[in-house]
Amino acid sequence: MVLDSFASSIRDTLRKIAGSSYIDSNTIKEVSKEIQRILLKADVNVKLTLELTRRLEKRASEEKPPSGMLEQDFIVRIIYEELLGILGEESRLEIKPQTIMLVGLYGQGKTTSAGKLARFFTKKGLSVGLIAADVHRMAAYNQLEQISRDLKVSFYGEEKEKDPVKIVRNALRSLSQIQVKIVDTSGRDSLDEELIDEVRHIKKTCEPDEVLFVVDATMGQQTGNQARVLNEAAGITGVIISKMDGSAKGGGALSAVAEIRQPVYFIGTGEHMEDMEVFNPKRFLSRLMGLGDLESLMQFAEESKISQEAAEKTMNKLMSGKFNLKDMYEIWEKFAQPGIMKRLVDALPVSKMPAGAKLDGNVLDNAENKLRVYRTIMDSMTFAELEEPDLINASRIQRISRGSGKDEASVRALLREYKSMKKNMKALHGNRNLKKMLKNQFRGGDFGLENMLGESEN
Ligand SMILES: Nc1nc2c(ncn2[C@@H]2O[C@H](COP(=O)(O)OP(=O)(O)OP(=O)(O)O)[C@@H](O)[C@H]2O)c(=O)[nH]1
Ligand SMILES: [Mg+2]
Repeated sequence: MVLDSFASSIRDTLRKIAGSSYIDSNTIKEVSKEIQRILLKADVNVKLTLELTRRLEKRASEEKPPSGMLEQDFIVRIIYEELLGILGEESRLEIKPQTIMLVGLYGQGKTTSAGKLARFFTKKGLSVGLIAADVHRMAAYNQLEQISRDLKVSFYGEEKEKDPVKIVRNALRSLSQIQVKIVDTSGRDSLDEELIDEVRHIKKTCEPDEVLFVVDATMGQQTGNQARVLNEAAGITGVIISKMDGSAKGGGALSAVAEIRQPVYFIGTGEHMEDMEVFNPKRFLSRLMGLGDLESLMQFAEESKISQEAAEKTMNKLMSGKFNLKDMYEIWEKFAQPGIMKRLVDALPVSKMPAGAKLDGNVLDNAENKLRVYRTIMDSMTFAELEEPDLINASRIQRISRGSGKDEASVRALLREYKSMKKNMKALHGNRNLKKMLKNQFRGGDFGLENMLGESEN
């Protein structure tokens, strides 16, 4: 993945901070210099870099860590927050019927992204039509038509027509019943008048809800200029950074885009239609820093008042894979605060999720809502049944249902939920790093940075 060297050097720095016995102004200066070097190497804009490290130094010397937080961890938090400032807030493309126009220079990944977006909206249950408004590139029509066919989405193009405005006008008519219309435009090798004019005209014709600027991660700093000019011409509403899977220093593109103050919606991570990720700045940064979702973790540690002993016991059960209904009952008792399971799950570092571990937030949300019902049901189970849920057959379900006054469907739902939770927990089993990290989260206040970082490359 792009930014790999950025990631490893930033982790080295964080590790150094975590390992230092105290923080003084010299340490801060050193850290600041190091961050500067790392950012510049990742092609982040010089001005932005200097501003960031200046703020870092100022905050590190003036602000005090919240009670219970180590100075070292506090510095890491400041770095995290400041880096997040560059990436901007998370903003998602709305899932609704709309027209989207893609703009960008030659070969940046517009047509590919059009396909990826089509797939994205199709998966959300919306009908999609791709519109071939690139009349310049050889075989542009065929490329988009092929993509449409592969994805089984609608397509509109006119192979012989040389006026993209005409094509778009006809397309809108022809695809009027289609919910999401995606207009692929042509690129140029530089920002010339002709391109700008064309973009302007197409925009006027299709009146898009979104104008997405597609830019290749290898473009680095030049991205800033492209974004500015196209923004003036077409009013960019969002960005797709393609080819983040390459060896480019994506920091340039990312930070340059920050200047137009429009969100990065997606990053492209490969040539295939499924190689696109919703861009979540926090998660992206946390991954780079190797921290999981630091913010959720900190919040979690602060808000959960779970005693260390109880937490460790619970954690061990959770992660051991030997997980029965009794444990689930106990966990629910301890995690009785609303939202806590979901937040815990959200806080896990995605990159460390073992393959196949699918922690569905809905499952946990529902579990919380149904908590009371389930507890009532479990109160009607025998000790043996709680210990060995596999014992629970149809006639036992009947008995439990009668005893608890809840219907059989609820008893079955509880058992299903238990099985799904057990499966998830089992998948996490054996991930030592995760285990250790989570345990640390339960120790209140201190979010155990050293442990988190110590094995982050495993
Ligand atoms: N590795 C990788 N390759 C990509 C990605 N997105 C696009 N590509 C490749 O980049 C090349 C150009 O992509 P296109 O989608 O044709 O780019 P375009 O902006 O439509 O190009 P023009 O129509 O010529 O202006 C193709 O070979 C794509 O397969 C990505 O996220 N990762
Ligand atoms: Mg194209």
